[in-house]
Amino acid sequence: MSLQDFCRGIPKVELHCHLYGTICKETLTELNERAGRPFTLRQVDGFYIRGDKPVGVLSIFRGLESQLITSARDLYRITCEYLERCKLHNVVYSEFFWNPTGTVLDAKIPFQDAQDAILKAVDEIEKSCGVVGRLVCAIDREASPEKAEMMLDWMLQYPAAKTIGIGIDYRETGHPPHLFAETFKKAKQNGYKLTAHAGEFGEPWNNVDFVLNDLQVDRIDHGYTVIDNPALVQQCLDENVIFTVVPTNSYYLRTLDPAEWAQKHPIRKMVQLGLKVHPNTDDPAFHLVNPTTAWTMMVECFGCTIDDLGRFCQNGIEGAWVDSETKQKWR
Ligand code: ES4
Ligand code: ZN
Repeated sequence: MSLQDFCRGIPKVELHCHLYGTICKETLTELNERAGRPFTLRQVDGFYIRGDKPVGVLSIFRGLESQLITSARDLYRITCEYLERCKLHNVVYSEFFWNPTGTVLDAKIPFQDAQDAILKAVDEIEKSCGVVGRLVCAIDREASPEKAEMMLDWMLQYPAAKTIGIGIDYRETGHPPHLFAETFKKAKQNGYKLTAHAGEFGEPWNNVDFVLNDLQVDRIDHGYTVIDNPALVQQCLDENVIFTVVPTNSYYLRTLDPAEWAQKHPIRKMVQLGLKVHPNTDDPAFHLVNPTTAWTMMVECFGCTIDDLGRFCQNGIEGAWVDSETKQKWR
């Protein structure tokens, strides 16, 4: 059996995937045509690049929110398409990110309509193919703290059992996590689980420290700069902090020499240090990755062993925001 087939067969959870990053080229092309081609076909083609090229995808998501996604029905469709693809990779459970502020304020789709549409897809896919989805509303850190508050207020106004947490994403540089401390505090008080992108853009380790110790997140997305602070590494080891890492997308991939990126990528060191990592796809459509290849890359690029893959399974279960009974069943 090939390593790919082995990785495909592992029952997996996905804990770090952005809904807009899952839109496949065919669907994006169709949405673009419908909107009168705000993007040239060449541009659309170019969006689907290998993640190791120095091209950011974040600006595309802005275009999606402001021009291409025009109805709750579109959100329903892309969620169905994403979760159906999970099935092909034996992903049995996914907690995925959605950025409500862009959808509501730019695409002008009311929060409750958007959330209902995404959760309708979640319900239907669970019935039709057994993949379980959960929603994590993500603060767009390039937007203001006021908009983050607004997002949480919508969540509190329209609570849904399957919207289980908040996160924070988009560009880390220049948008430090302390700006959103109040929103995180209030989310925690209201029973939401917390995660945050930190240490992804080559900033010093302070952001990882801050999200862990001040925002008190339940897990960390990326978190790579943790390796630059031995005391913080020790804390994460002591406290069993889970890191959702992404082999195909980060500052390191964009800046390290292609000949040596795999040797120098912090993910390799994190595994060596015994930190609890779990491989994810982030923006699978745009980085030409899927859960199978993300897990395969952990072995092929970062020298992980089959035992490590077993540990990633356990880390995924540990990091997932499900009750202990469900975790027991998965183990
Ligand atoms: C994202 Cl920081 C980041 N990385 C990848 N995809 C994203 N979508 C929104 N923020
Ligand atoms: Zn991400």
